Amino acid sequence: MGENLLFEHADAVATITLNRPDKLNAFTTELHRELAAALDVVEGDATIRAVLLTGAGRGFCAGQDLAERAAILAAGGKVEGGKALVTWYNPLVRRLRRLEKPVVCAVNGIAAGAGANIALACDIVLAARSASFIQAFCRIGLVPDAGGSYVLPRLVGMARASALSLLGDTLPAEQAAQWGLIWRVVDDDTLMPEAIALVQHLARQPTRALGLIKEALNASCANSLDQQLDLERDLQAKAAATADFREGVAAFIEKRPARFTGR
Ligand code: T3D
Repeated sequence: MGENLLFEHADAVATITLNRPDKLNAFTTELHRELAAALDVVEGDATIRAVLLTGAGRGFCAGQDLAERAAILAAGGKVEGGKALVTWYNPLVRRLRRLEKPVVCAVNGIAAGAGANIALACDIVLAARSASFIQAFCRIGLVPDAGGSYVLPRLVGMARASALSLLGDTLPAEQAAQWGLIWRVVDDDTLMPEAIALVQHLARQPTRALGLIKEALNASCANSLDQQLDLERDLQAKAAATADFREGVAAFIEKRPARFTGR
């Protein structure tokens, strides 16, 4: 895909690896470009039915590459704070949330700033025991972005979201799992085997239904119960019209494993 990102497509799974290990996979404009191109492929290829996102080396992602910002400031320029959000981070979060395929994030090491919140934008987050999460923004005079101020209160409650955001402390992966910020922590040497098994399982499931489940959960936080019940009705109508639903019911009746095709 490019020198900043590895992209592999095998067994209906796309594996995207952020690949700037010397800089803890911090986001440069070029890395953003390559990630957007990878997501174009994922969105356009119906044979890809699940995505695994991870990082190369000892970190997952340290957020925005601050050397890019330092260069602007050193040249007497001004960093337009919202510009990278409009151009890159916000579209990335929206794409991950709206992608009609499940995205597993294997957090292999430190996840800081926007790096932490990109991980949290994925559907299922597994982390290595040595990994950690830092809302690093306040350390450099910024505010949480890439959806952090949206998901944190919803995932861990306002008290913990406030302390994480205002203090910028390091949250170890194990505590992140205990607090419900992420799905699970696993030993470092089992992270990738477990993440691969998980994403391969997802790639064999009824893909359309999984996409509709994402849609329901995305809407849930902002909807009233009545609105959500109506949405469930509409989404269920779509799910029940799929070939995979027919296969799921047939497999149940015939007491055999279902063979879902994603249609
Ligand atoms: O447009 C906008 O700017 C707004 C958008 C903002 C989005 C954001 O994400 S803002 C938040 C940016 N990220 C941070 O503030 C985190 C910065 N990094 C750190 O605080 C630390 O690196 C960590 C706590 C994440 C890890 O610390 P440690 O001691 O394990 O590693 P290290 O030695 O600091 O980093 C290793 C290398 O990666 C090092 O390079 P070197 O000196 O060996 O050549 C370090 O400079 C580099 N690195 C780490 N994070 C970044 C980075 N280089 C550029 N940008 C980074 N964010």
